[in-house]
Amino acid sequence: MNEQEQFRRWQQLDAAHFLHPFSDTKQIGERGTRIITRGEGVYLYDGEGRKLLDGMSGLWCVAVGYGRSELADVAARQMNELPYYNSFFQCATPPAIELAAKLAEVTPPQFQHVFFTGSGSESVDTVIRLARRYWQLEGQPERNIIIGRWNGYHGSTIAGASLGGMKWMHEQGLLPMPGVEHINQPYWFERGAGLTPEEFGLRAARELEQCILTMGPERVAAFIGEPVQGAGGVIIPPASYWPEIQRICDQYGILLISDEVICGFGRTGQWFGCEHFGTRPDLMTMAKALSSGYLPIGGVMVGDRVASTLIAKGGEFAHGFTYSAHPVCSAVALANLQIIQRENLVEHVRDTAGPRLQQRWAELAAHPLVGEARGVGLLGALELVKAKEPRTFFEPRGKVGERCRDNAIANGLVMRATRDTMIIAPPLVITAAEIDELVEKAWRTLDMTLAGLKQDGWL
Ligand code: PXG
Repeated sequence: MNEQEQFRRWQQLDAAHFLHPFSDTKQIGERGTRIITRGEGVYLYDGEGRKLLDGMSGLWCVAVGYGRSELADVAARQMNELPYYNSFFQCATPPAIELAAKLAEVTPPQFQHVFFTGSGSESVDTVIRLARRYWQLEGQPERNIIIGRWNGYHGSTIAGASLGGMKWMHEQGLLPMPGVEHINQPYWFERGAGLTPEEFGLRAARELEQCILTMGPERVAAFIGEPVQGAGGVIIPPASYWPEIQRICDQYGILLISDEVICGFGRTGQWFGCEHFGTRPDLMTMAKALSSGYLPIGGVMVGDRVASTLIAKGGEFAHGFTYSAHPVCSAVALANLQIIQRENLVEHVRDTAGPRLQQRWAELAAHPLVGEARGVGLLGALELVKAKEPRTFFEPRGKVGERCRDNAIANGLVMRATRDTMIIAPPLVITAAEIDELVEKAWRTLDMTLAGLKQDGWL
């Protein structure tokens, strides 16, 4: 079988047997999947021999880039030594213990304890159980409501999808579950007309206070938010937003949960997004870049406030997964964090790659299709608009983003579309030359999209 026949065979088998996440299976079957076969540095290679600059780090996770044989060697060594043992019933494995200690070192000082999971969604489930358990132990079991945000993303389990604010996910399955409330997101570009970003940020944060007062502070356990909303469209809150959220959580004694699944481990130019925005969360969910996606692992950092209650008064916390603290995943995550430290990747994002990307990314705002180019660290978003003044979105929303995403692939760039917002989050190791290539490909993609829209009567 030659390469092309093999590729076609995979496409047929895929269409016949593989139900993909967040995909329209009928459409995939008709159009064929893109089969990625290899990765090196910031580049991917697909089954048709195309080389793609991966502007999304896989799915926001491949921080140290593809092709790190060091991580493969660590995994092989650990698999030979001890492929699996659990962390239940007073057991542990050396890599998990070492990883726990490393996480205590790299996270903010209030975090000395970690609970391991297998993914971001499991971390979100865990954080809900921890928050409610904490309030039970504090003698306030009626404090069980968790407040999230519309268009936030916290995963795809029943609990994660509930805390998230994706209405189309809720509509597909009796969600959200009870005990969850949502407030509006701090999305200035879409909702801030007539207000400065700072005014808008305060107003958006004060919706939390309003929600707490409506529910009754004695019933609210926690607020959860992504420092920067990722899947929702790289929504960067105005500078006034997080300090006000912190004030409100402090005032009503509510736990602050920072969902660091995307922002964690250097993405914003600090180790964690909460450090970029200056908040002091009580709990922090993590996954993705914890292992750079080389193996599935997640966790919850448990701050002193919750940990001290849990440990002093708790007894058994009836929660855990077979793969919590999996030794091979832990060993790879530890080696991944050592790479991030050894290669100073957080500083690279803060001082070199981040400023370079932001400077070049901002140039895209001059393109006729772009209503706003925003970013922080190695996150970027472009708002595609029909007209800049007055700001006019394309209707129906989402179709133009999809075209732009397909054009990006044709130009050798992986860029994601959330409705008509184009988003990027390249590997932390990206160089100046690769950033220039990314921005040039993005510009060409916008040109191609504009030409297509004109041709098809959208403009
Ligand atoms: N919290 C946040 C902030 C996330 O971004 C999760 C939790 C759940 O993680 P797991 O490992 O269970 O997927 C995520 C995941 C997208 C996209 O299209 C984003 C995520 C997952 C899949 C797709 O941008 N984020």
